[in-house]
Amino acid sequence: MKTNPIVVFTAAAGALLLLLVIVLFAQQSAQNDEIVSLRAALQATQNSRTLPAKPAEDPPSWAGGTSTRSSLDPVASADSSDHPQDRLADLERVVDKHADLLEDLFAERTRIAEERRKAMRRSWGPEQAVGAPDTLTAGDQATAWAPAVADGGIEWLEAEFESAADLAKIVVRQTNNPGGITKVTAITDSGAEVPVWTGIDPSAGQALADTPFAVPGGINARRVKVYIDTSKKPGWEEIDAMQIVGRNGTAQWAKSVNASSTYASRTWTTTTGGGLHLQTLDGGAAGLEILQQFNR
Ligand SMILES: [Ca+2]
Repeated sequence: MKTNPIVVFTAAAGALLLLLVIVLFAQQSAQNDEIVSLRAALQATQNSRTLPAKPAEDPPSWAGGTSTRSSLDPVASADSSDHPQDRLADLERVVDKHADLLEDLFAERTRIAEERRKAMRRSWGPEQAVGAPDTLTAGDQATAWAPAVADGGIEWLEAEFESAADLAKIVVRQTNNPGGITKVTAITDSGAEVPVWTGIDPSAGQALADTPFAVPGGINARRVKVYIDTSKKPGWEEIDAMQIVGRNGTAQWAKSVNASSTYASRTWTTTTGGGLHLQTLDGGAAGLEILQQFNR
């Protein structure tokens, strides 16, 4: 079975970044310990100095003592790294830099994990309709969901969102053969399927459509379902993304998506049940599974 090179690459890059983060953390921890002990030592020195009366450290220039003192005093001529204050300042600078670097590394890890999640999606699987649109032009493209057969009749796509909302609008991004939607429903937390819209899809004839369906008042849900009659038009109907907009204006993209069927089940043999959950791709992928735990 084929293994997507992006999946392998992002797993390796993610592991490398994780290693860097661990090393940096360890370093930073040691440096923080040193900072604490240096501060304590400096504080102790300061306390012991404040006890006796302050000696005349700065004799007037006419006394001629300054030049004599600096040439004889071993501290004054020693390397600055021997000064705990300088060492402390250096360490604090390094720790600050490391903190910035760690922030960058975390951001990069998040980005790579996202790339990896995308790479692990099956072509035309319902998972392709998760998140913001990534099919930006019309056409038969693997980055959108497609049913198992082109003109089989009624199919559905059900999306779940992070938070329940008082729905104002449901938007469906149709990226191939728009116009087949016949019904949109919302599924409340009690499990009731409430019709939101039925009729003739207004986006027929468009190449790519972000079709909005207004929701009547009083429907609170975090799951919506779209029904499509794929027999209306020859060819594959494809959906790239689903969005809900609440009455407070908050918009959300689908967090997970399930479908009546998917073309992905033709190209991949590892699907089970609804086929939404990614399975181990092959025997060698056990390491990826472990990395995936880290990447969460
Ligand atoms: Ca069709």
